[in-house]
Amino acid sequence: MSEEIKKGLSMTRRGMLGATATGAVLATTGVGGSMLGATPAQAAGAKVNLAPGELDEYYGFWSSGQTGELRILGMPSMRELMRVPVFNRCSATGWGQTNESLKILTEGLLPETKEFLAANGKVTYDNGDLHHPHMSFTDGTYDGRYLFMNDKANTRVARVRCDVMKTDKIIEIPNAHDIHGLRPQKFPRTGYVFANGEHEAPLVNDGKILDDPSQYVNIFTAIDGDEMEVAWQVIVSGNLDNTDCDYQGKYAFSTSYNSEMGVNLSEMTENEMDHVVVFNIKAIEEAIAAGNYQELKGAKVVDGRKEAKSNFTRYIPIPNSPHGVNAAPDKRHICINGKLSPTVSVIDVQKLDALFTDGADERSAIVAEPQLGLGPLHTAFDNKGNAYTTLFLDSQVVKWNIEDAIAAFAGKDVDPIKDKVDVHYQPGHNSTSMGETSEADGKWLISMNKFSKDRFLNVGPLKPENEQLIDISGDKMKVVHDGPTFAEPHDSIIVHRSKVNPVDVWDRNDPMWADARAQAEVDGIDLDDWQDTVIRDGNKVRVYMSSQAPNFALEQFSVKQGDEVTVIVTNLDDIDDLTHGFCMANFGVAMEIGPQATASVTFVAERPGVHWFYCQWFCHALHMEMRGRMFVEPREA
Ligand code: K7E
Ligand code: CUA
Repeated sequence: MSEEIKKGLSMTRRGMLGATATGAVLATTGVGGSMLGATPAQAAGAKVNLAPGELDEYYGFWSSGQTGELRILGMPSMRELMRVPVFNRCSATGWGQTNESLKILTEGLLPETKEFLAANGKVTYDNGDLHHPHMSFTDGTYDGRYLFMNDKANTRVARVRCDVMKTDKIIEIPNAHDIHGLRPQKFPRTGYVFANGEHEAPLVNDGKILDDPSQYVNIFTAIDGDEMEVAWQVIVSGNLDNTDCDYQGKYAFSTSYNSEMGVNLSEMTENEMDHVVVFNIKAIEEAIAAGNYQELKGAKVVDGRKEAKSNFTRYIPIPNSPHGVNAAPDKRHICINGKLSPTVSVIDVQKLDALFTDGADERSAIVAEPQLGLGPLHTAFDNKGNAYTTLFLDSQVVKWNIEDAIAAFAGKDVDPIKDKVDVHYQPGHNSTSMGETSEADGKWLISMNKFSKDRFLNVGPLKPENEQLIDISGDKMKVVHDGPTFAEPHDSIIVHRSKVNPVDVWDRNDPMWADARAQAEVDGIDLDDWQDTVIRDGNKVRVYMSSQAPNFALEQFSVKQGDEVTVIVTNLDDIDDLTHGFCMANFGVAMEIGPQATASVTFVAERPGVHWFYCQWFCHALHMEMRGRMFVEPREA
């Protein structure tokens, strides 16, 4: 036996199981795979490498942090399949430029935000910080209708339609500041989308109160996910970080790392204990129904602060600046990740009623608090009662058993920790296949690591993140793939493909271009027909044009310098994957038009001359020839 193997065997369990290098040595020196804890199921790791043309078993829906978009990956191959622009601008699709996307990006903004943006020469924000994408639920599992996600940068919540994988609603949340944690209600359905305002500010933030943190508050928001409107809000004590809810439809939970309401690092981290807020959904709904709320910027707001002594909230003390909150698929346990504490605190939802009705001590709801390692941030689950927690500071994922942790908390001599694996490096979120639903299947885990350092070819000072795929089907975790990604996926969900059924071709009557359809009706245009019409309406010109590979219906059209030109393109092709584009060269105008879709864009023709428009999505052997001219007649002197 080599020195290395001896060293490996004498290492702590953490060191041995974690060190992949040791594993490799053992494997290459012919020590049985059984020593590594490999089970036949783990040979399933081979599934990672799909043959060309083979489809993945899961969709991965990925956030992108400060990039502001949603990404769709195939899992377990980790191939990036699509990017869905949400809070960002997209050169390829025209998101943030087409009239259809601008409507979505502007209609949900608060009036004061519109004013503020206008003063800066904008109609909407150009950036976003998308942390948490989560699918709508029915009866505790994904239902394939929508994905919801937050924008921490500009206090917004967006919805993506899963039939077409496009954003269809974005709302700005009033009264709150900087939406971070977001989760859809699991039961009976979504229902509510819960959203945390992370940063403290005066409740009416109009400048009258500035450097007086004693008057700052944080706001928890329940959004009606069907209407995409704020249903109600709760003022809380402390700040709000992440959120999740139970499988009974009774309670939601938000962590607070700044129960101190500090405004600098030393103040925020002063207390050993912070808390998780438990929201009593029924009590809040009853108050709203009875009219016991204040209306603030159109939202119904109740006071759930400690001093209000309401039945809306309870504050369970948690060590220490807790971060992630995750409901286990056993429908009973909620894991609160300790961040500065090496512990995860486990709440039993069956013990929560007593907090509200019997005045039970808040800590009585805690049934386990295992010591797992340094920097626990987020926890995911399998279908065998195990939890998988990221340890940011240890750069590890720890697998532990919930029932064993409960037994240990009750005084039994059991070690809940089953395995640890090194990840590279500093993991934030993790997620398991179907793991945030009652249908967790215990196959795959993704560790979303904030640093890749030396894992890939050097691309300069800015490095990709590293997302590692871990096979969790056996007793021991096994890292099977490194996946570099651009800034900065925080969170992801892994959804079985049976839950998601997007269409191939748009419905011509889709509401996405309802405004264009209404305008066409006014203009006497039938968008379902081959159209080649230019409508002049004062200095407004509307150009209706269809496209069918490899032609635009209009070879040319004329406008006058200074005209406000709207080009409305309908793609009459109805074949899978036959997307056209419309790019007006040197006008900064470009957009995507999917099969059977209509899209429109408006610009001012302040450039006299001959200008070519062309199709910028490759569609045909004669794609290069798919172009036409816009003549801009110069203004008469
Ligand atoms: Cu942990 Cu924004 Cu979900 Cu990032 S948050 S890691
Ligand atoms: Cu149409 Cu390229």
